[in-house]
Amino acid sequence: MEQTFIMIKPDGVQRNLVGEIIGRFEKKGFTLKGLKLISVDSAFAKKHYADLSAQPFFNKLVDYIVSGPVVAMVWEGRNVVATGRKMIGTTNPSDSAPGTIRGDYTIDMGRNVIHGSDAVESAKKEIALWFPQGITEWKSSAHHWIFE
Ligand code: DAT
Ligand code: MG
Repeated sequence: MEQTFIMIKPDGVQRNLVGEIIGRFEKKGFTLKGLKLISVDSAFAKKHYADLSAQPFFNKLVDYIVSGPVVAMVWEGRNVVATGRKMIGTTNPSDSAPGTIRGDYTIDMGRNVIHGSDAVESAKKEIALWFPQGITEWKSSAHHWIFE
């Protein structure tokens, strides 16, 4: 089953959106496979956003991610990478549809409260980076009520 890496950014934690965001993924039917509240340093944040290191906003982005604790998670389910991105909404909240997390709770691109892997391959890399000790193996008893 596919897995994705989801991170509630420091603004999401400070704004008490952790429960709301976790609730959306839970109610959708995805399974929580990893979860931790963690503060990362800039070397780690730079690794996570390595693909964006040439961007003019890179340093600002790193400062934002290290500005407070984040909630790092692994969610599992069929098509969870693409569906997770749809639930999150577009990068710029100005374009994010109402009903998406960014569309409902955010205004500025630099305060868009949540990260989600953009592809299965990047999800694997990000899960390995954030959960080097591995994730928790379990099977939800609701599995058969969610997947045909
Ligand atoms: P996403 O978070 O939707 O996957 P991304 O991976 O392209 O977007 O960029 C990572 C974060 O960097 C994004 O959530 C907000 C910030 N960002 C992206 N493009 C930006 C831009 N043009 N100006 C300022 N910040 C930007
Ligand atoms: Mg991205």
